[in-house]
Amino acid sequence: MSRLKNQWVLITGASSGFGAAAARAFGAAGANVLLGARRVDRLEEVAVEARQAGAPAAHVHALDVASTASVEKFAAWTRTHTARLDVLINNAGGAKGFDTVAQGKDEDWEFMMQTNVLGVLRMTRALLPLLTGNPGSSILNIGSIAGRTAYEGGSAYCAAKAGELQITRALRLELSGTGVRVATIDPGFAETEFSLVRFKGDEARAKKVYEGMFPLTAEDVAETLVWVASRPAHVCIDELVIKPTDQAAIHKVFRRT
Ligand code: NDP
Ligand code: 8X3
Repeated sequence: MSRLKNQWVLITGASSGFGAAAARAFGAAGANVLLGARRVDRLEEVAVEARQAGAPAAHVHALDVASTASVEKFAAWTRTHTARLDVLINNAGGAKGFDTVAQGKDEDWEFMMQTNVLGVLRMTRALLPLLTGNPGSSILNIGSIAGRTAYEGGSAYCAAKAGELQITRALRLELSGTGVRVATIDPGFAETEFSLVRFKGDEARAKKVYEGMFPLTAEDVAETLVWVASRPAHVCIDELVIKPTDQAAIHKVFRRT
């Protein structure tokens, strides 16, 4: 029987990509899911899919991780459903722009820091009380191979994901003895809305990122999250890197012509 059955799983950025796939995958494992993002209409659709997959309960609420007030409201709403969380997935985030530092835009930098870095801190601070009384619970932060290796045009995104990595490592130390597990899951290329957001709606440019290679799917990452969260309570997967077979390194992508 799934260890996740009837557990409570909170997922940020659940309106698309990894977050939406995770809602369906944790639902299929019998978990209850609490879903947040800014696009509530999309969240409602994902909640239906999660219930169809097997979630006993799937609830949604607007969430902007770039706002402390929004995070606090979301945490209060969470408490109306459960006094205990089993898995917190800090997934909301992404990249905006592909500029060099010389050409960088403040609003792009601010989006990346607000979501990938401050969003993780805010959400974790707000929800920790629901995790610390529950040994065996997990915080799964979504990092990136970009947090481990820099690339041209990725300065702020790489910095943001490197920030996420160090937040995860600090939390792991701070929560020692509580029984709360902390992990970073760091994917390489995955075809979601990520590149569409990065290239501000330019579909052709977004598609080109994955041209001639087999990227990860959102389901690949969701399946990995379910696996990490369903290890026995005494096992913590601290850091997990998952890349397409075609992506040997951030700059080395095998493409079929
Ligand atoms: P998507 O663009 O498909 O999903 C991003 C999600 O984040 C959406 O649900 C979006 O919802 C949400 N989000 C963005 N800003 C906010 C905000 N301020 N408040 C709340 N939610 C927000 O991309 P992915 O699924 O690929 O990305 C998920 C995570 O994975 C991100 O952290 C990304 O950096 C990371 N990642 C992605 C990789 C890839 O190649 N795809 C590889 C490695 C890591 P909404 O717009 O409705 O608010
Ligand atoms: C997304 C992966 O390589 O496009 O985090 O930055 S990459």
